[in-house]
Amino acid sequence: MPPPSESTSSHASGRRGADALIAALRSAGVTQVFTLSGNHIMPVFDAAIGSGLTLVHTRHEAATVHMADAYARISGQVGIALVTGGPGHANAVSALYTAAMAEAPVVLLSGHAPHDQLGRGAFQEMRQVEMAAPVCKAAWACESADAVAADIARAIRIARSGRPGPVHLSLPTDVLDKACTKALPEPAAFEREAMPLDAAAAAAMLQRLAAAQRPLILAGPASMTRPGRAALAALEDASGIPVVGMESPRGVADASLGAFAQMLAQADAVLLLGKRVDFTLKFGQAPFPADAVVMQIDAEPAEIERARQALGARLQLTASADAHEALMALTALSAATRPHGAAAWRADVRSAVAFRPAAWHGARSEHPGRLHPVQMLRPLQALLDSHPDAVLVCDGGEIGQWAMACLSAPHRVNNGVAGSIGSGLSYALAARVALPEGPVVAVMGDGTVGFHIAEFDTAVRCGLGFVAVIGNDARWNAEYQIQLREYGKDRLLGCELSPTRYDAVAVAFGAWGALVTDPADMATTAQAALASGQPACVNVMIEGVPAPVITMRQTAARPVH
Ligand SMILES: Cc1ncc(C[n+]2csc(CCOP(=O)(O)OP(=O)(O)O)c2C)c(N)n1
Ligand SMILES: [Mg+2]
Repeated sequence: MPPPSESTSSHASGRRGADALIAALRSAGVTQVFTLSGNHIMPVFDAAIGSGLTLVHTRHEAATVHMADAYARISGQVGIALVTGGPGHANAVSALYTAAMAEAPVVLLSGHAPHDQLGRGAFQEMRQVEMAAPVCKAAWACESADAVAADIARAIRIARSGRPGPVHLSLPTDVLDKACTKALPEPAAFEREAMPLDAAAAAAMLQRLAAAQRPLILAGPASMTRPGRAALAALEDASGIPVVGMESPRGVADASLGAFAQMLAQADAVLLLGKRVDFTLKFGQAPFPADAVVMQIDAEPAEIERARQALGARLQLTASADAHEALMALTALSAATRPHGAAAWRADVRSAVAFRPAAWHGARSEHPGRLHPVQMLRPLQALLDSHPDAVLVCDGGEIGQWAMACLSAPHRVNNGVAGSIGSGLSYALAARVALPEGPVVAVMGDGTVGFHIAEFDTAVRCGLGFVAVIGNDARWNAEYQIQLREYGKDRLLGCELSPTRYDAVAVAFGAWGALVTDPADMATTAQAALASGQPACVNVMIEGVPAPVITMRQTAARPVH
């Protein structure tokens, strides 16, 4: 649709709201902005010229948010997405939910109809703030050019404080175009608000854990970044208490946690460290232990209240704190007091998490011309082991679960507790922006890659190499498996796809592509894709098997209750 062209630009007359916006982002240390152009935000593009800020411009607004999300999770910086008003904003909103559930600090900046046209049927006028609010920590519209920089600082601060998450700021065009006279906020205005753990609470919680036979610490998605996982491991080493992070909609049954669910069921004391008591913990029902002492540290009073509702008298100690600061405090205190949980229990938990069925070693497809998921995935580990900054992206239905089960890497980004598929290509691209060196391997389903396949174009344009590996079973297998299980083989409907040549689609965008139908070719093709240095699509014809369910025969010493 042709855009109306009207601008009240005061570019010639000095600093605009748009210039203040760019200056504020620079002052927060932002170097990358993920964006898609549109009338409302063209003053911001103009202001970005010569600012030192790089605009990665994409093919769909949801992709901009997915990129900002992965960039934030990998770089530890706030991720910035910039989109146009109305439909551009609406496109971006769905991706905010994934960032919210992954607890990623993202700021969505959306253009917006000008103040003086509101209510008069302005071009792309929409109640943007109300639309974004349910999936954001905060959402508001900027009032004036003079308010822009302070609003940016506030948005970044909120996104990073407490439980990290997305924040939305709508930017009416008059605000961007008009002259701005205010100085930038002080650097401290952009920083996280401190939310430390009370020392007495830390001591009391550690004491309760040390007194237990089978203590566990469960951490939430915000702690699943690379430094977060290192901090969890440091707490486990200092305390001797197993510390397990959770980031999947499959909860403790997530394939990357092996047979951990069987250990959780046996715990007699559990500390929830920024971990919500929600569907991922079966709302406190089995396998969450029925008679364990539970303690909780959370940045949000509402989450503590929710846990109280679910757990009742089991929830015995609570404290308000940022998960990261609590982690640091508990580690320091453990190093000083050495609470030491039982070594045998810790070893049992670790071997349950690492457990994978021996039968997987010999997994083969029954169909010629197709690979078993394990045959597709195992050769990828060599790529991930080849560099200290390697990144694994997992997205998709059943194939995403197989990838979580079979592969490990220094950096991992997956579609998270939201369980929303389609973000994988955007994540891979943003991973490459954040980390220019190591291999980025993104495993996706054939259904999943279709959501944002045009991001191959973005990757080619921006020279961002990664290896996308598509497990192509020509169906939405996760849903197909539900139909098979719940309704029977005669009631399959609407889950079939074509065995599309996604590799050829990628090649048409200017990327590298190859088709794999023989397990013997998997390793060499993956290596060639990586060696190309280009955005690459390895399209692998696979057998559509159900997601892995991992259970371990119990050790004699500790039966499951
Ligand atoms: C945005 C979104 N739409 C739909 C779904 C429902 N869904 C979950 S997994 C899945 C199938 C994914 O298919 P594919 O990527 O090919 O992976 P497969 O399960 O076949 O291995 C669907 C449709 C979802 N989780 N998120
Ligand atoms: Mg599929």
